Parts: sequence; C-alpha cells; structure tokens
Amino acid sequence: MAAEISEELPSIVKVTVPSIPRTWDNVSLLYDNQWHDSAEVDEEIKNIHSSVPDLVDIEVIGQSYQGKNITCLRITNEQNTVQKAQTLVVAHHHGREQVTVEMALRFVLRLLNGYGVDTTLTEYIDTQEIYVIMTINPDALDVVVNEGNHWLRKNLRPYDNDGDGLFGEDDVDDKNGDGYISEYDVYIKDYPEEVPAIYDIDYAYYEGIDNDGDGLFNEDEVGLVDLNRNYPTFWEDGNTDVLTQEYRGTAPFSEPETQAFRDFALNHTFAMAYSLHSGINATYFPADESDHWFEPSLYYGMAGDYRDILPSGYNNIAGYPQLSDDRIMSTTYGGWGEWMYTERGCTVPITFELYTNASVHEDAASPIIENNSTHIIREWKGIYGYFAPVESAINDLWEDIVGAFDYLLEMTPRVNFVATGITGGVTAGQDVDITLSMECLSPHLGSKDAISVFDENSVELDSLIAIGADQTIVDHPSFTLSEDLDSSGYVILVGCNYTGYTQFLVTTGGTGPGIDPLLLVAGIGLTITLVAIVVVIYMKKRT
Ligand SMILES: [Ca+2]
Ligand SMILES: [Ca+2]
Ligand SMILES: [Ca+2]
Ligand SMILES: [Ca+2]
Ligand SMILES: [Zn+2]
Repeated sequence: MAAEISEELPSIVKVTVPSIPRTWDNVSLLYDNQWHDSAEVDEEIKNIHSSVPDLVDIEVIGQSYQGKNITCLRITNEQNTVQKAQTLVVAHHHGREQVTVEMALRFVLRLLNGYGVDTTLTEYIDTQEIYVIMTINPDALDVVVNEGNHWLRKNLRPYDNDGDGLFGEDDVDDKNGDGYISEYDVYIKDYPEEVPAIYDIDYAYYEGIDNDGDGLFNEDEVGLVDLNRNYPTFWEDGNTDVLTQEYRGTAPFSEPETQAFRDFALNHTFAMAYSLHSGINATYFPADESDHWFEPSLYYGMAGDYRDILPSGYNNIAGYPQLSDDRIMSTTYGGWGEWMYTERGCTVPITFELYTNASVHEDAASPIIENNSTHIIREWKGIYGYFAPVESAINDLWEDIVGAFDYLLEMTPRVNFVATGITGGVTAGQDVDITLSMECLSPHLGSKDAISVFDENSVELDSLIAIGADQTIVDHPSFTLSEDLDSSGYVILVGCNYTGYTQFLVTTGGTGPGIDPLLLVAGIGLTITLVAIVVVIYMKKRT
C-alpha cells in the first residue's frame, strides 16, 4: 500500500534533551568557613562529584611540581553529550590568593544547588559546559594554608637561592609566634620629609630565623616561578630575576602547572573565561604590548556592566587607555589572559581580582619599629588581610561578588537554533534548503566563527555567516540529502565551537517541522543517536 505523499517528504526536527530531574539535596561544603588545603579541595571535589554525578564530571589535567593533582570539574547536563558552549573559571595561580579557591568552590555549589530550582541557572547548565579549576597551584596552597606563610605567590619548583647546594633551606618564619609573618619595610632617610610616605619603600625583608645556622636568615625562601608570567605571550619581556615575585621561569610553559593548563586549554574553545586573583579589586581585560585593550569597545561595555554588578570600589575599567585617571597598566608579560586571547581565541579572558583590603597597609597598620639616623623601618603584619579576608567573611565575600559569576554564564554565546522548514529535494542525492532561525542568547558575545552544518562524519555541508551578540537571524543552509534518509532519520549538527552544537534529525515519514521532537526521539532510540554524536564531536575536536 502506497504511503501518503506527505509522509515521504523529508522533515527536520531539533533533538531536544530535557533537563535532568532534580534528585539531589543541596550540596554543602565539608569544610565551610575555613581555608581549604589541596587535600581538602580534593575531598570537596569527590563529594561534589558523588553527590551530583549527572551534572559533574572531573578530569585530572596534570600535576604540580610536587606531583599533586590539578583537577578540572565540568558542570553540564550530561544527558546532552553534544559539545555545548564552553566557559571557564580557573582559580589560584598565586599561592597567597587562597580566597580564589574558596570562590571557585562556592561557584560550583551555586550551580548544583540552583539546578532545577532557578530557571536561569538551569538554562545555563543545560546549554553550557562550565569548567572550573579550583587551584592550579596546589603546592603553594598547602604552604599558605598549613604553614602560615601568607607571602608565597609563586610555585614550588626548588631553587638554591644562595648556592649552598640546599634548596629552600631557610624560608621566612613566624619568629614571635603571633600567627603572622611580618614584612619589614625599610625607608632610607634621604627624603626631605621626616617620615616618608608608606609606599616610598626602599626594600623589604621578612620575619624569620636562621634555620640552617649559616649566619644569614631567610636567604633561601621557597617558591620560584610566577605561574601568571610563564605563558608565552610577551614572555620575552618578562621578569628574569629569580628572586623577584614575578619571575617568569626559564621558558614559556616551563612549569608543570602551566603545562597542565595549556594542554587542557588546547582542547577547548572559550568565548569568555575568568582567572581568579586577589590583591586588588578589578576586572582586568587583556591588552597588547602598548597596554591597549584588544577589544576596546566590547571591554568598555563590559566594564560598565561590572560597575553595576560588583560592589563599589572595584576599579572595573582597569587597562582602558582613554580613561587615564582610572587606568591601571594591564598588559601582563607572560600572562594568562594575553595568551588566552592571542593563542586560544578567547575573546574575553578576564583576570578577575576579586578581593583586597588596602586598609591593612595604611600607616596605622604598619607601625614604625625603628627610627635611627639613616633608616626608618615599619613592621607590616597585614599581608594576610591584604590578599584574603578573615575566614568568617569568606561567605560574605561570595555573596558580594556572585553576580560577576552569573554574568560570565549570561555572556557565554549560546544560540537557540530552530528549523522551521525544509524544501527542495525529497530523496537521497537531491538538494534541500532548510529555514533556520538563529537566536544568540548572549548580550555581548556572538558566535565569532561562522555557523556550520555538519553531517555525522563531521563533513561540513554548509557554512553560514557568524551571528552577532543579541541577534536573531534567519538563514537558509542547503545540503544534499544523505543515503541514510529514511523513517528513522540521520543527524546533522549546527553550530560552531564557540556556541556549541545543536543536533537535528532529518527523516522521512514525518509531516514537516511541526513534529513533536520528543515523540520522534522516543521512537528512534535516543541513546544510539547520542553515542554517534559523541564520536563525531570528539573526532572533530582532535583535528
Ligand atoms: Ca640554598
Ligand atoms: Ca610573627
Ligand atoms: Ca640561614
Ligand atoms: Ca628562616
Ligand atoms: Zn594573583
């Protein structure tokens, strides 16, 4: 019996994957209101993963110098295995900025606890792959959290500062046992003023004892490479002095921690990303060697958004040359953001400096402990508060800045693709034209790359123009119907690496694009289809 003509026409339907039913209780931290060391971070990650396995995947992306795992969490609706728009939070390049680890942890909890409860957060997790690296410098985290050294910024590659054959044998020490390692700021008395201003420091040394009895104290501190100066972009202009806080290392990516990040980043495409720091309140956008923002108008618009989102006091126009009063030099030689922009195509890699307390470095906090004929010495105990709040204020800080994390997800360029028609050919080998509506859901970031249509073997069938931020356009990709065209259908993919991909089924036996996709999916076996998609995307990303 001949089928109805209308049932033999090809049709196209979007394969939709529903949100995952919420089956888990709110996840809380095992260690709340206290700093996590690297082992405790690992415990939290395990607990998070086992509590919500449907949304959380974990991947060890490498090891630190001392062999500790550097772990990345991926938060996404795992039932939709097609590559989605990707976004990133990487915390803690710098040891003493341990508050960034805490913010990354709370970001993950917010996502898991908001899923299925908060419509917006649920949409973000259904349409994005959100990657979070809690610490990229776990060795330094342990020194800072467990040894009371609130100064350590760099990684833990050993270095024999004084050439005696021993490594790190005389670090800074809390000599008087008050819980802080003081900095002694020395001012040489060649100023006309009686007491020099606090930032006119000539040099500094730290509290300590002569651990190895060689007559010198603190002559061989631990810590060597500033991981946020070890990336290749403008690395050649970086700091070559091993004893400074910003030593760039012997070569770009010389350090296992930055190598781990490099290898991870090479497998992903991020339109926007955060690297979390503390020590100032600012959202730094990347800049070229002349300190000019790479994307001035875009960044300027975003800086305005951050002014609205973040508490007052954040200098959100850091780096914008045209506003000289507020400008802070933002080009970082060998920095993460510049590499992400120039080498990885990340349009907006923001170095998010999320906490400082400058008041701890005012005069009152740094009393003069010596004032002789040639020198003044101030003792500054406040470094701990400068980079990190007291533990009891960690959650308050999170509440203050959570809007900036929601903003990251809001900006990530997802596109709602809808196919509303298919015309032209009716059998394999004939050409068809589909009517494709594309709605970019990000207010500031478009697809950047052209939107493409791929078949199951990642052969590009057609390429469209890129879609702009906040834009809805209709286009008409065309392609040749496959030999696989039948009532069970075959898959095509639409999207790009920035927006992620949406899969559509091309079938016969339908009555057009009005088919309920859930009915169709149920009829053909979603699992098999999705497995095929995973292979396609995986192969595509490896090229
Ligand atoms: Ca030594
Ligand atoms: Ca002390
Ligand atoms: Ca010594
Ligand atoms: Ca010492
Ligand atoms: Zn930092």
